[in-house]
Amino acid sequence: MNTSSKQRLSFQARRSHFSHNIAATTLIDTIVTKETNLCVSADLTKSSEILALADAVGPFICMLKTHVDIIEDFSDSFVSGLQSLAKKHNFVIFEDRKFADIGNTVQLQYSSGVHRIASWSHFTNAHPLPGEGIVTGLKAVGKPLGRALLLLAQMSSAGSLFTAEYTSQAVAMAEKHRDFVVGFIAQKRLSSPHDFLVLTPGVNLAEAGDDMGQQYRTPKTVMADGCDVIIVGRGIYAPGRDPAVEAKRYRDAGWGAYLDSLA
Ligand code: 5BU
Repeated sequence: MNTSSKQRLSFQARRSHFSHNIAATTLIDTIVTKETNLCVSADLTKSSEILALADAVGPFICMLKTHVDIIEDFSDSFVSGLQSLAKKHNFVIFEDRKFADIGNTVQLQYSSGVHRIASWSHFTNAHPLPGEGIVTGLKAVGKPLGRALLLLAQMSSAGSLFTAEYTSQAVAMAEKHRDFVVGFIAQKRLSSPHDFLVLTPGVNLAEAGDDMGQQYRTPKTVMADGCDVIIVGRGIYAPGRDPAVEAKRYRDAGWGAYLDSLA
């Protein structure tokens, strides 16, 4: 679907493009039912803090994104707590693992170890950098479980080494594996005859960036660039903020910008 933002199709109209992947259709159904394209990035280091955040923002999100390798007290009970909240509030889980190794290694990292990511995370992501083997390795584990993969095609950080050529190679890799790769982490809709979801980090209503290279844009800007899901972390849980209030504010901004960008 090689669309500019002005030709954006609704999520409902695009659902059939993803009927081969249950994680993607579940995400789309959640977006449509709850009228939210907000993913909250829960970059906190204690299980209890993440679960409390997920419970507070749950009504306003379609997806919760984790970095489980930063959790000090990771356990199976954290995973079951997160799964219960995902059920209670109807959201999907995205472990932002950013795999970046050979197929054999990522297969083990995805299925095994302390985190056993494939057993609980509907979505995960990978760098295309090592070549196609990274996708085939992850797919062997994730596809039988109904999981989905996002390829990193662009990043929000200043000075990133992603070139236009690299981004188009990422799209080509995704096109070869549409049964498992359902979208990208990117900053805008990418040109392809096929439909892919675009999830976009680096979104904040108040700040322009941080002191370590993060660069922010507003929900309005990213939706005008054809992105589908806004990923927001510190904009929602930074000290002094009420996460439920902020999540509603970002949900309203993201969904309003989506409606404005519809054809
Ligand atoms: P923030 O607090 O909204 O800046 O958090 C952004 C999150 O998105 C954080 O978990 C990052 O690891 C993640 N991220 C990003 O910021 N930029 C990128 O290009 C990619 C991921 Br890929």
